Amino acid sequence: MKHFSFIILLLAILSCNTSNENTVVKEIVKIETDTIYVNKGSTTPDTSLIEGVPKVVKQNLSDIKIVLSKLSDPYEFHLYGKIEFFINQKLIYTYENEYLEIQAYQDNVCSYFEILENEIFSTFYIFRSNNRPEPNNFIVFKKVGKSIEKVGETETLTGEIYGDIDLDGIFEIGGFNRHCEPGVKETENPNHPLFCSDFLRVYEITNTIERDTIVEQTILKRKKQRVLTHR
Ligand SMILES: [Ca+2]
Repeated sequence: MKHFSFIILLLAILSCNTSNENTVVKEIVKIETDTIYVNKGSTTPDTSLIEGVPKVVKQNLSDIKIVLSKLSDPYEFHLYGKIEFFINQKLIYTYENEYLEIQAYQDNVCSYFEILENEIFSTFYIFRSNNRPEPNNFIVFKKVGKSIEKVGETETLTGEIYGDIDLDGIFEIGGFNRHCEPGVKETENPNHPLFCSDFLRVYEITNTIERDTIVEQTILKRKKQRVLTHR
């Protein structure tokens, strides 16, 4: 995969949000130049921290504001259990579940990219979901007009592949779908080009999330070529 690293296009990452997991309200006010959540009955922004970690993080992306809240323990992982999308200060979409743990930071809550379809740009948002002890999985949403819909999720992936690695205009996410342990066989040495290669997976992110076996085979072919150098 190192062969691909130089062409990986990293996408801009942003994050956003502000909310109080217990007392937060669906009440939005204009304070200075920014629209933020406040505690009910207060004009003070909820910028409080737990063990130094913001209870709420947010990111502005064009006409979208994304707010993550419900910070969970262990706090140092920066994991949030609720995602909210706003357009023009109006809440348009909420995603949360009991086990959701999105790793996010202020102004860096997700990756995003645009695809031109029928002369209209669609925007995709990719969130990194902590799935410890297994690798992360990635949850994808899409903005259609003024609404948000969930596209889907990848399986757990180590995520070394992240971007348009084959320059075809489509975003890929990939890596290994498990954490491989070193073993006694030659290919079980972490320094071997084929280490863990049985578990290589690459997904294309479009209106669906599907494996790109062509890219997988291309990577594996190059890995096998490197075996000669390895020896
Ligand atoms: Ca691509």
